[in-house]
Amino acid sequence: MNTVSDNPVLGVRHKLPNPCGAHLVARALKRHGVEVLFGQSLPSALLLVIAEFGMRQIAYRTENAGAAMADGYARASQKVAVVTAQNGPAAALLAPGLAEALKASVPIVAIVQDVKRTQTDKNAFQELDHPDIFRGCAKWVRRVTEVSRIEDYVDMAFTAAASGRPGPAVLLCPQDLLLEAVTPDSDGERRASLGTYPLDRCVADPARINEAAQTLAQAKHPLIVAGGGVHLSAAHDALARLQESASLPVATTSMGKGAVAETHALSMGVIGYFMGTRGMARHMRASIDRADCVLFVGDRTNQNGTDSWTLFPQSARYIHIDIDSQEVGRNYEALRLVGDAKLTLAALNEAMLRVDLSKRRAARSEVEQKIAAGKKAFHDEARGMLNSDAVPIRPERLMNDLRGVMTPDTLIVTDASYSSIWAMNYLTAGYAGQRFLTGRGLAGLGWGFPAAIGAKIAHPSREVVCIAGDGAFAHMWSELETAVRMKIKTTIIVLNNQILGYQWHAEDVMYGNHTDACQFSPVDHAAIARACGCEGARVENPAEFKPALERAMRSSFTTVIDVVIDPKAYPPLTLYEGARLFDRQT
Ligand SMILES: Cc1ncc(C[n+]2csc(CCOP(=O)(O)OP(=O)(O)O)c2C)c(N)n1
Ligand SMILES: [Mg+2]
Repeated sequence: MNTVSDNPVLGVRHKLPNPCGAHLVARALKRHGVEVLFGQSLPSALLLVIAEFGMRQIAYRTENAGAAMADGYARASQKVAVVTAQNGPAAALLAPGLAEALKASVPIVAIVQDVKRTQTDKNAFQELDHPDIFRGCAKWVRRVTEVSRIEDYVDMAFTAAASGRPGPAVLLCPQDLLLEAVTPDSDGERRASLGTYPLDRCVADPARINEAAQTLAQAKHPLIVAGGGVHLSAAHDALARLQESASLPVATTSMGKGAVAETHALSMGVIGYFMGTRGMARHMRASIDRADCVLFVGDRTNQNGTDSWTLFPQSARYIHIDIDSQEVGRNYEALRLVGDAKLTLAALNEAMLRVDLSKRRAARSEVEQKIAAGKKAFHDEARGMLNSDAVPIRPERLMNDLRGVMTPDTLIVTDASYSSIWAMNYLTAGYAGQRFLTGRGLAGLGWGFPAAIGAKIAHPSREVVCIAGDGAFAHMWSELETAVRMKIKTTIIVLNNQILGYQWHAEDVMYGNHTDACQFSPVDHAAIARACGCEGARVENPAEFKPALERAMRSSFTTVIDVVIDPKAYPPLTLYEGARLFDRQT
């Protein structure tokens, strides 16, 4: 056994035993198909040896950004992402990112350093009760304490992350365990590769699938609502087949946007809590109200997606396909189809061949006409804002210009707050399976830019465009330096209204006033970008936006386009309907 090994990253020899616990972790990660680790040097032993296994570190500036990078990478790549952090404060900073991933069902393995085994519970430097921190934001939290069990635990972490309802798993690794010398060959070496998701696909009860087929065939006005689970399961082709062959109208949630092509005659667009004036699906309400059968697919029926559980008729019959049995019947008692969305939709498609679809065929043209009329009414209502030359700029105009410039290959990533709602309503999913990555699991500010970095790592040849509010972007400015240092090119559109818009407007509507936290001093985000070595463009006139966007997308450098937008602009939240927030918009 050697006591030193070559380190191809630093070009120096280091004093790790070879092999040691860190090699076992790295070898297992390699076996699971891991190519990148989002980290910041720690645990050092691990990050020092990964290059020997052909893996590299994407070095973040802050841990909360690192977790969001891992999230964006996992969503875009269909692979389990790996993020690492030091014990204590660094570990704690992973919590918001992992919480988003937990809610949005995104598989991440977090490898977190823990204090030396012999120093446990002695107030060692940065010792913290990690399991208690992570219990609320991870599916699985374990500490491995024996080198002989390292591979078992890494495999358990990947299994937890990628199987069932995907989500984050946290593996705590004591510092000394990673440095412990190990015997090179072990008989019990594992061989499975567990790094893609869904790890296991299982199908719902066939008898219930037949019942669902009958119910959908016999209903007067059936409707499908597709959530983010359709993307996670890569079930869009099966869903598109069901939509087309059974003539079923499909709406999506925000997370499900792109589960079907929004250009399809039977697609209603994104529904939920933003069906107010100029909302994309505003005029679909009658079609939802009359539904007597609703099929949810991969949808957690959350508050936003159901407009506070008011959107769907109480009298409707519900059918729910979900991998998580707890989600089925949580808010709507349903025919329970617990299983993977892709397999279960495929089985449902087969079952549809055995039922009489004459009702569906007969109803199709009327359903399509209603949807077409709803889309036309939306375009008529929104056209003015979509083409507005107003200064300060209307966000609808920006989305319209972005829609014209983006290609089917462009990957859109949005932050929380209004940025996601503008994108949901005014960008169009042109094909089934088109992804719009949005941090709506928990809607924490700041997720967008680092998630865009992660998505770019997953798809280096695709253009990645991030849309973020100025409040949100301030959470993650520091990662501009990461983008430069790691040569990760994205385009960031900062919607600079110089306020916490959603906060301000919602407080005004709900309380008649807003606090003094909501207004910022002026910030030039383009100048910040340039100071970090990125490109920066400041846009104050709508005509300047499209050329700036085209320039940014052509450039090989990360560009921040700081767009000064109208602080009075608010998206079509139903909460604001009738509130007459600002006279000029209502
Ligand atoms: C981490 C975090 N802190 C606070 C909030 C509460 N919040 C929701 S929207 C919002 C305002 C966001 O402002 P900005 O990012 O500038 O977007 P805008 O609404 O102005 O478009 C706030 C503070 C949150 N969602 N996440
Ligand atoms: Mg703002």
